[in-house]
Amino acid sequence: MPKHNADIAAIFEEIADLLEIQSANPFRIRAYRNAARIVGELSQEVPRLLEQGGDLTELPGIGDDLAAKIKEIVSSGHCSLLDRLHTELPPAVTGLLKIPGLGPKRVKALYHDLDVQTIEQLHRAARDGRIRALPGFGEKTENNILQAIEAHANQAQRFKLAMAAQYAEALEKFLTAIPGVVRVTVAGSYRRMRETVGDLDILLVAPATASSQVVQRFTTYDEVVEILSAGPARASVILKCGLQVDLRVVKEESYGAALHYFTGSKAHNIAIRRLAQQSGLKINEYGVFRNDTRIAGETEASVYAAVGLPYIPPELRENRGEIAAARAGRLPCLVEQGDLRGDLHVHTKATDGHNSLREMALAGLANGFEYLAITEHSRRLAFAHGLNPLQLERQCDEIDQLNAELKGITLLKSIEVDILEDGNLDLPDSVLARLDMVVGAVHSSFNLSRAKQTQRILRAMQHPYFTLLAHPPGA
Ligand code: DGT
Ligand code: CA
Ligand code: CA
Repeated sequence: MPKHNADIAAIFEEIADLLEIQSANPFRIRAYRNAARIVGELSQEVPRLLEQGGDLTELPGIGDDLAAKIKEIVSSGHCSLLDRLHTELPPAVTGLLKIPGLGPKRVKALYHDLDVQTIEQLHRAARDGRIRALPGFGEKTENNILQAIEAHANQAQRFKLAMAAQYAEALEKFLTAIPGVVRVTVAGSYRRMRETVGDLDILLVAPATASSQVVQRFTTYDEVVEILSAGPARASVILKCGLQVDLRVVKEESYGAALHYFTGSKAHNIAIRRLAQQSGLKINEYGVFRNDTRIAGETEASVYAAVGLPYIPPELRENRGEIAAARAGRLPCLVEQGDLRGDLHVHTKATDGHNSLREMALAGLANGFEYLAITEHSRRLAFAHGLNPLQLERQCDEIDQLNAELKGITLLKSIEVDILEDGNLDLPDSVLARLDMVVGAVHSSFNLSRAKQTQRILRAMQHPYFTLLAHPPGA
C-alpha cells in the first residue's frame, strides 16, 4: 500500500505519461503532472492528512476527481485509471519515455508503427535500422536513440536524498523494533549525504544468534517486492518504489570497521586501506589487524586512529583531499546544527505547523537560536488555514508579549505571504507594515508562461515590504 507521498506522485506521473502517449487532452495531462508535483512536495504525509480529516480539495490544483483518486490510492494501493491505462497500453512503454530524446509523440509512433514496447525492442529496432524509416525520425535520431539506450543501460535510476530518506527512515524504524537488534545505521552514499543515492546500505548490529531471524524479518518487510539474495547475515531486496536495499548484520565488535567500510566512498576506503598497508596493517569490514591480531574496529574513530588520522566526517569521505587535510590537521569545519543562529521560516499550529507559538519559541531557545521568524501562510492558502489580517494582528500582539517575557531569543514578526497571480501580495500594506520581514511565496498558477511567471515574481519582489523569496522552485 502506498504510504508515502512519493508513491502517489509516481502514480500520477505515470498516468500523465500514458495519457500523453494516448494523445489525451493536454489539460488533463497537465492536471496529473501538477498533482504529482503538489503531492510529492507536500510537507505532510497524505495518509496522515486524511486520517486527520483534512480536505484534499483545498490543495492547489486538486479538485474532487483528483482527491477521490488520491483516497483510492491510499486506501487500496491502486488507481483504477492507471490499471485501465495499463490494459490499453503495454506497461513497459512508460520506460521508453525515460530514454533521453524520446517524448510521448515519438514513443507513440514507435509503438504504433514498429510495435516497440520495451527498451530491448527499441534497441533492436535501432540496430536494425528500422527507426530511421519512420516519418520524423531519420538516421541522426536513430543514432541518438542508440547512444542514449547504451548510456541508459549503464546508469541505473538514482533517488534524491530526501526521497530516499522517506523509505530509509520507515525501514530503520521497522528494523530497530525487531527483537535482538542493538543498532541500525544507514551507511553508503546516504550517510555521506550525497545529493542522490543509488541504493541503501543498512548496517545492523545484532548478536550472531539473532542474525538469520533478523534477515528473515527484513525480507518479509511489506514494502519488499523482490528478494535479490539472502544469506545468514546479509540480504538484498528491492522495495516497491524501485529502491534497492542491502542489509548487513554485524557483531558489535566489528561495528566501527563495518560502518567505515559500508559508508565508503569506495575511493576513500581504498585510499585508507593503502595507508594501512604502508604501516603493515590490514583493514577490512571486520576490523583493523596487525598480523592476525585485531587492533581496532569497534568504532570508526578507532579505525582512523589506527592509521594515524583524526576522525573524518562521512560527508567528506570522497577521496578529494580529505585524507591529506586530516593528516595535516586541516579538515574543514562542517556546518553543524549548533552553528545555526536562527530560523527565518517556521509555521505554528495557527496554520499548518504542529506546535504553538510558545512551544516554537522555547524549541528555538533550546536549539540555541537567537532569532526565529514566524512565517505563517496568508489567507489565500485556505487549505493551510492561512491567516487573514485580523488573525495576523493578533499573532503579532502575542509575539510582542512573548518577546517581552522570553530572554535569549527574539521572535520576528513575519508572514509567508502568497504572491498572487498578478504579482500582488495576499495581504494589505497596512498589515505588512507592522512586520519585521515579509517572505513571499508562489503556491498557485504554476502554469503561467515563463515571461508571465517572471514578471509576477519580479513585481512581488519590488513591493516595498518584500524581504525574502521562499522556495523559488515551487510549493
Ligand atoms: P550509491 O549506492 O551508488 O549511491 O553509492 P554508495 O557509495 O552507497 O555505493 P554502494 O552502495 O555500491 O556501496 C556501499 C559502500 O560499500 C561503498 O560506499 C563503499 C563500500 N564498497 C562497495 N564496494 C566496494 C569495494 O569494491 N571496495 C571497497 N573498499 N569498498 C566497497
Ligand atoms: Ca548505496
Ligand atoms: Ca549497495
